[in-house]
Amino acid sequence: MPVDFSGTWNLVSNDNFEGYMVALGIDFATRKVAKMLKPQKVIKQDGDSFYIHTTSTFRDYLLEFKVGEEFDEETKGLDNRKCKSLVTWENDKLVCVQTGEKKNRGWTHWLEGDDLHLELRCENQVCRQVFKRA
Ligand code: ECB
Repeated sequence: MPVDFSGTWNLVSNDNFEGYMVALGIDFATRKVAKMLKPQKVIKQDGDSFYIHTTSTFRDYLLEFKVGEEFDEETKGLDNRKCKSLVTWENDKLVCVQTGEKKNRGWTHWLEGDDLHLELRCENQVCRQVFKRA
């Protein structure tokens, strides 16, 4: 059975989100609000087609892509940058490389037991998020 990330997921831990936001140049006031949030992810996966909607009381972010097909991403409501993004499988991990102004930018999703993990990378900062099924 191939891995299936589909479901509704609630954030339960968020390690070094502050460092990640600083690396993205997010201002102090926005960081102060953002780090209090407990975002939810709704993921719809159909094979290699993904819909990932991250929602919160402050801002939402929707990403749709197909694994293996590069696309233009604009991180609207986040750091508002444009990048070229490519998501690939590395075994059962979903790995995104976001090529643009910021070096070493990307993220990785994987399942571990009943938990959804997300590592967010920018420059020398790594944020580790864990989600549980709603
Ligand atoms: C959308 C909920 C978070 C809103 C935070 C608002 C302001 C902070 C500005 C920038 C911080 C950078 C990223 C926020 C962290 C998570 C949002 C989605 C990260 C992401 O790209 O997830 C991927 C993988 O699930 C799908 O887009």
